[in-house]
Amino acid sequence: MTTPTAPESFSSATPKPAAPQSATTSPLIKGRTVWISDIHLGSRDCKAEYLLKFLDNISCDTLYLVGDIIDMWAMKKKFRWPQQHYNVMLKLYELANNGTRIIYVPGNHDEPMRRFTGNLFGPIEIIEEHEYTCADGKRYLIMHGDAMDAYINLSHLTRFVGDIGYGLLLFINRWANRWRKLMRRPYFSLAGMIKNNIKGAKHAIETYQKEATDEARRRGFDGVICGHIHYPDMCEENGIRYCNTGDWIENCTAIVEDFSGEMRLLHYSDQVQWQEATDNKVAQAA
Ligand SMILES: [Mn+2]
Repeated sequence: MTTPTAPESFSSATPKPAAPQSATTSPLIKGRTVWISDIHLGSRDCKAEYLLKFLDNISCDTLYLVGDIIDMWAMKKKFRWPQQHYNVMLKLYELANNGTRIIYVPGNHDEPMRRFTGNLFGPIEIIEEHEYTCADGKRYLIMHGDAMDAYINLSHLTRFVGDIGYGLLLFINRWANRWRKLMRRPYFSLAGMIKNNIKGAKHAIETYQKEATDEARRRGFDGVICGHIHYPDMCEENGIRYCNTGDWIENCTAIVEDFSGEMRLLHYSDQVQWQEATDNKVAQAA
């Protein structure tokens, strides 16, 4: 990216301009492909501020948006479109215009976008599901994952990923994170912690994971990359790789493939910047 070096012409009396949109330093994370999902633009709990910093810090050939990018359900209830959410869209367009291939795989919260499969949304390609071949030759099924809802006991999971219960949890999360910001503690996901400790939710997560990997196996893939349940994870189940991108509501996570085909699950926050998500991850998976 060429950054025009405009002469520093602000007088000392001039207030500092807003932070520039484009990163002037070289990106921290360079990868072949990056996957993010469940951004929920238009909803109150979308962490657009972190996402913008993240997008400023990556450089990749391909960026996958694995569904629930725009929360049309939330917007139907109450229309919200803050400047930062708009800036995320602008940033995605900027990346696409600068040569990053962006593939948008719609989810259930942005389901109407599925009608545009095979079309372009500006410079962004819309595809209902996709097949991806890693640098090491492994083939992955890329899907949002709501198709798995048919198999899992939704009454358990919708309490969290659905509506009122999850809304309440995010409300608590918001305050818990204000507290941890004040105490200078690293960001953590209270919702993730609760999900991990409630039997029904844990079971629903495991079932989801099993069904997603089964689907990949049936169709001859080596792995699956999905989102939907807001529970980042990377593991292997019966020889099938399972990668869940997490979300930008509670976890702020992304999956990054380097040029050798190695995949990493990364966590972003204001305190720790970039960090492997392993310490957040639960060993119970698999
Ligand atoms: Mn979803």
